Amino acid sequence: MANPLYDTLFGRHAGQHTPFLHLPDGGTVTHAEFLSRAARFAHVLSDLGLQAGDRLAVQIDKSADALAVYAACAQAGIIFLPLNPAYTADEVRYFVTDSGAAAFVCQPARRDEMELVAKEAGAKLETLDTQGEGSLAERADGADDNFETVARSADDLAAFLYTSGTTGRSKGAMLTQDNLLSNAKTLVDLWRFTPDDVLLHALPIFHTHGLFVATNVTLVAGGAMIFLPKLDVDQLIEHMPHATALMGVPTFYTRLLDDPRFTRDVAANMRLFISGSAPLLAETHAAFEERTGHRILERYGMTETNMNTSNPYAGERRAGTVGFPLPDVELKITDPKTGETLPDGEIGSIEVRGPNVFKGYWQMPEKTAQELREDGFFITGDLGRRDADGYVTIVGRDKDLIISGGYNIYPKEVELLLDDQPGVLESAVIGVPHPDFGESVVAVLVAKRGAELDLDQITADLGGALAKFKQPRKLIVLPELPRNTMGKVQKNMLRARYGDLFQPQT
Ligand code: MLC
Ligand code: AMP
Repeated sequence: MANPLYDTLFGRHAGQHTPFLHLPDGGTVTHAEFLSRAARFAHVLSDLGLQAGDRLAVQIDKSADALAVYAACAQAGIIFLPLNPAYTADEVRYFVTDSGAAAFVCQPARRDEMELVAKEAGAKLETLDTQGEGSLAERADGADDNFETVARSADDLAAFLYTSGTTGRSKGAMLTQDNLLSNAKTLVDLWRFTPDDVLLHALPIFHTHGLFVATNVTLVAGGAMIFLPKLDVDQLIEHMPHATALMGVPTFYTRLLDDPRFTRDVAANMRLFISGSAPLLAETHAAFEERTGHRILERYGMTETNMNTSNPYAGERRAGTVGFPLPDVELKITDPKTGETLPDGEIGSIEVRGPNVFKGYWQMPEKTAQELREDGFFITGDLGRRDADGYVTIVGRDKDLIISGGYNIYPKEVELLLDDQPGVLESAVIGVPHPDFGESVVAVLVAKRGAELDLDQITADLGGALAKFKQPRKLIVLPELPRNTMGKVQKNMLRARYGDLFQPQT
């Protein structure tokens, strides 16, 4: 029976005893082994009562098993909803509840903490760790390794990925099988992936970049991955001579360049370095070429759309640009106020349309209508221009968003928590340049009249509520926030004032 996502990514490798995953301990998982494990998980999920169209939320560490749960969802037609393990129980509660997840898989060590979350959401709770332990793994060990693939169509939903919202409430982006597949196939052709490719995979697998771009592209091409738990420069350098491609956020490249052991020789077997999820500085691009002889290929994407543009494989990979729209993606630059298309060279709102563009936000028809036009164009919230020769450059954001090390932080979410702190009258959260993370979070606070702010207490309170990467690296107290004549907080003035907070002192 047909299930395009499962068949195209996974089923096509049935019976193949060639390596799919190379693990850092020297172990290997073949395609056949991976598919058996996925089938076992699919049995467990259906025994738990999950049916096609149900949501499975997972908040687990990266491992071959974690990836097999993704494959199991594809095979059983279950909507996969991966979550960052850094999220606190408060953050997770919202995702599990809002998505109406039928089951939630967490780390065994956090079972007690998550019991209430699952109970409140009416979701079954299971656990899985990276060592093959946990209730889900135990059930899978005893399950049949043959699962009859559930029929789905290309238009059925495959995944929900939550993206933070400007109002502070996260939105579940609904992605169909075809959104994922069309993009993966396009990228395989564009980036010339083949069964001979070995991708060095050090990204997390709960976001578009590591899950859909890196993994799906490798699976469609029939290649293999060196599957590392996280970014660790020692491991990248150790494994790179056995790899052909790397995908990373800009921090990957700045950290590699910071290490003198990373040389042209180490990169000699590589054919392609890809960067995305945040802007790659032109100076990083140049330094990388000087060190390795490789020009990094920068591309641009989003949770809602997968990839939209890419620098060319064979033509000029132009530093500071994100290249051309993908062959099946239409891109226009519009006036943010009127929506009119602007001529080449002018800066405006980036809008995209194509088979990659998501279905909308889960149970948020109004938010969907604000960003997804009836004619299918999605308003990305990024500002950019297209030059006469077609290269697209992102010049900024029309949305109040901070990107730190490739993770998105919406200031509103942090501000709402800060405003609730004792003695705080108001707050403004901004992103300022950071040498390692690109941008970092800074909070500016104003105290209520006569109040004395306890910054240590505020930091501690935020710690319990917010994932570490969203927490301000610095709290600053000012008598008042700069405002324009309309009373709007002028964050650009704050960004200018604190722009060199994290710059190395010379
Ligand atoms: C970790 N920390 C971060 C952070 N990552 N803080 C801010 N921003 C981040 N991105 C915290 C840790 O909790 C830790 O806190 C401290 O910073 C130092 O941790 P580290 O060891 O240096 O972090 P590390 O594990 O090395 O992680 C850094 C990183 C990682 C950049 C490698 O964040 C990462 O893999 N980012 C990739 C994100 C990604 O995949 N984005 C794609 C989104 S999809 P402490 O104080 O406890 O030490 C998308 C679409 C598209 O955007 O176009 O691709
Ligand atoms: P996310 O919602 O996590 O998918 O983040 C998507 C956002 O990351 C985009 O809207 C852009 O603002 C940003 N982004 C992704 N790729 C790039 C890139 N190559 N250059 C600049 N910004 C990027």
